[in-house]
Amino acid sequence: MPQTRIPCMLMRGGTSKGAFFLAEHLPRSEKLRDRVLLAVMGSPDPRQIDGLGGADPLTSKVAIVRPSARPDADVDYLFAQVNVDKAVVDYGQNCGNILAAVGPFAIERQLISAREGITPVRIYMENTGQIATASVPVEDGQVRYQGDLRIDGVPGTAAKISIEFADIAGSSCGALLPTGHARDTFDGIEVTCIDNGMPVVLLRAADLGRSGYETREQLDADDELKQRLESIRLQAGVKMNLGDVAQRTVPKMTLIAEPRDGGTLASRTFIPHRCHASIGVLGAVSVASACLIQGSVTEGLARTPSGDSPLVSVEHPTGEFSVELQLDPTGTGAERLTGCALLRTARLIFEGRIAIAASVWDGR
Ligand code: NQM
Repeated sequence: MPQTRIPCMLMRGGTSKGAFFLAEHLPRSEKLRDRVLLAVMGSPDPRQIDGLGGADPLTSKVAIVRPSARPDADVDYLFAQVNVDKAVVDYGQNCGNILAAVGPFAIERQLISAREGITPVRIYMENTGQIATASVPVEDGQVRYQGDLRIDGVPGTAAKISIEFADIAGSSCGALLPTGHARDTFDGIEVTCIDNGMPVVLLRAADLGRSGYETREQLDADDELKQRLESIRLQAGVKMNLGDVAQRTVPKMTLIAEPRDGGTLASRTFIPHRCHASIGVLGAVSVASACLIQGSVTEGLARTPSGDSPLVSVEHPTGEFSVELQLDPTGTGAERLTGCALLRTARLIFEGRIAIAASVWDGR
């Protein structure tokens, strides 16, 4: 029996890589679509040897894009996190890195017409029901990928894609501080639970007997730490209105420490069971936001810049991530946060058709 071939683009978005599909090229049935996406990535298998996935959560990602029917958006983007070693596809989180390539993909697939110079693409993020606006560089009617912006975690430089978010507080949990407090305690450890685009639990690394400057490899090998984090995560998930998170990829767990490279705060993020090589985009927005919350566990550690649009630099294992937070000067407390902006790069790596067993597509 021949294999089924599905039009697909492999794209890097920020520090992640994933398969990009037009929604019309995938099965309508969600169950069947999940089987197809697992086959595309080669999951479940720790090496993902039989698919596109790179044996890492950061390269086992999918974007499903369609023209939007909404008046305030050009395209709809549904993000799927394909588990590496479990037959699970998770739609319960958003991904701001993969988001960086959605605008270029929409132009490549002619879902919107390219505007010379910069093409703004309004993207409805289906996972969390919010809008992002990406500014995509265009030259001679084509997406321009080459440029001089360097982002930590990606070799070389590429063209700048700026992304703006408004109203992303409480994206998955219903409130910026979903537990109603700036600080909670689980298993005797003080944490801050926050959701400004991504549910995150911040913990002081020192409270867990760690420095917060360990490498990704050291933390991935630290089973005792991972068990303690998981116990806290399961309790925090319930308090953050996420329910039982045992099978979910949120909330993320971020260890924090004083900055040591001139940034605002040092971070090490588990997503949620493996340590991120850098930090997720929306994860960084949530961590940056916590630096402005009075009473959060960042107090005494963060060196937060002042002003109405502070540039908060979150240090991570391979460099730093800068988030410009927009504040309402007349607001107080958490309500001061009105939006944020950040810079990413993206690249089309491969365009073609991904082949999967026909029996998967046929639902057999
Ligand atoms: O937080 C990894 C990534 C992400 C998600 C993760 C992301 C975000 O780096 O918006 O980008 O947290 O699972 O791609």
